[in-house]
Amino acid sequence: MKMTFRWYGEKDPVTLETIRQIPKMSGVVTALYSIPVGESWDLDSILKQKKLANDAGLEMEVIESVPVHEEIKLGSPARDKLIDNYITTIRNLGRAGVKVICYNFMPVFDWVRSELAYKTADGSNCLAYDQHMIDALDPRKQSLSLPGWDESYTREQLAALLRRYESVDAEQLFQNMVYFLTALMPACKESGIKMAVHPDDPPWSLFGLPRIISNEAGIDRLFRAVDEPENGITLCTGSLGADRNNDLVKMAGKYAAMGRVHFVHARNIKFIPQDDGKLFFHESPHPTECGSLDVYGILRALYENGFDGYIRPDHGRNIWGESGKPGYGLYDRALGAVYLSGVWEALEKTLPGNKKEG
Ligand code: CS2
Ligand code: MN
Repeated sequence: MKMTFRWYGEKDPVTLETIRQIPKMSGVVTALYSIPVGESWDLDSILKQKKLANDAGLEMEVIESVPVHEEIKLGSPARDKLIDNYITTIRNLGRAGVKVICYNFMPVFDWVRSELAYKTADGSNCLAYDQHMIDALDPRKQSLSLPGWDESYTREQLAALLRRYESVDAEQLFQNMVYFLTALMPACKESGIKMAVHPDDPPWSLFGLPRIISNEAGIDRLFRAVDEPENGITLCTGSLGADRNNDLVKMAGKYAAMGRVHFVHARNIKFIPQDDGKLFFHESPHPTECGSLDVYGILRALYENGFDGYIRPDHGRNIWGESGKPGYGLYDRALGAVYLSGVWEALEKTLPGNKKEG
């Protein structure tokens, strides 16, 4: 298991020097943020980013994300050229020693929350999801200002994009994903790159748009359709965990045993029951008892089933007066990293060898 930390490049207020000082940190998870979605990443720019990390004593073996262009998700004729560009990126990343690409296949929206700075009882703030607030939004009718929303779309562009998705149901989206991944697999094999799809966050359909990587059935189907070890997942506990029907301990163990968990995003969330039964959760500190997810159980299932990939603490709260990028400040993620490493050490020292290593 390799502990990593997300780094948003040179503009990130959390510097490489700081990340390096977090105990047990092996490397950063980063991306080339200035290259427009759809264009291929050139080797020089990749090597430049890698050198920054390496010079600070950190590896750069995981990329999050190489974004997937909407035309690929829509399955339009423009996709083939864009898939070729993606393949060029894979080959260049492989040349630079990258091992894992995290990506998602969510139409239009990436992660969705109703609040970026929800105040919790201890005075910290964090991301939250309130179904009441989400239900009141209709991106087709009103200008959207959602936390995490890509504001580069105008209202008209967004409306036009949403109209194009009206003919793409979950089945079509799935076929488009299979088409994309199938095309990538030979380059992945040659380049030593593993694809790790990030699950839908939250794991259900939003604003009438299909979402397909939301649960065990969806992941099983994807693995069957493109049955290659390079086709794996980012096990994001907080994303999948927002649906209480997802048995994360079971999924972690099952997919680790298949060798398909290439990357783990570890975080916890806390459900707050509402009188009308609607969903409300906020993100919580990483330890098991601070939230609703069995973080220990998930790590244990990974360990017992031979997980030997990359892990990073996912979203942290803003604590100690920090006003960091929502989810991506320094302090709480650093605490999370140390907690996760501590649990892992205890597993290694108390349980018989991790099957893959033993
Ligand atoms: C991340 C996602 O911050 C987050 O929630 O996990 O934005 C993630 O980077 C993408 O979905 C992966 O493509
Ligand atoms: Mn995640």
